[in-house]
Amino acid sequence: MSAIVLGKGDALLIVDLQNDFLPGGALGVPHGDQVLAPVNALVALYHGRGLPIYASRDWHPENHCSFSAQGGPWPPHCVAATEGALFSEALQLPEEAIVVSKALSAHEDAYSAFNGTGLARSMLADGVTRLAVCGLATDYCVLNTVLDAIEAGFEVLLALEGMRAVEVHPGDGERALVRMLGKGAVPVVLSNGQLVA
Ligand code: VGL
Ligand code: ZN
Repeated sequence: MSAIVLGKGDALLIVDLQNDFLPGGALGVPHGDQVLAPVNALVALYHGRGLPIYASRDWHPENHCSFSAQGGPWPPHCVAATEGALFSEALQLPEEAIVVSKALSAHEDAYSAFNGTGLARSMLADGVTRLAVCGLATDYCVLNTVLDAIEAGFEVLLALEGMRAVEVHPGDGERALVRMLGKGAVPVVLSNGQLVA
């Protein structure tokens, strides 16, 4: 186990930690609530060191193409500005956090926080080179976000305790992890308020 030394160039990216993805929500991720404490610990760690924090949110119109009524795979979820689309109240997001909204257009879905949000440009402008990624769900939005981050040239730390999978098909979470690790993402866990690899 080696401690990760955080410094200039490090940032935290929290993916879709919204009410609808938590247990009881429209598209609740099993045990999704278990990520809240570790994600808050990550926020404290990064914010405490003055490092930037980004948070994405799924932000759909009422007639979004991913909804079952329009022939899509999901129940309606994260309709812009509704209760279900809000970040969990238990998430301790600092004022300075940079929020990006995705999948805003009815005709297109976007699982990745980099898709159509300008996030890569904004991170590069902030001097970010390495991202710790956490959030929901491991097998959809986290997976696609991490693959895009790596493609865009960022180093990725996968905060394992801070993510959970939907698992529409059993094993999807594990397969998503294998894909991300195969592309070079580094699994990390929290230990005594530090990240260790
Ligand atoms: C997500 C399914 C549909 C996610 C978003 O955030 O992982 N999953 N929309
Ligand atoms: Zn969605």
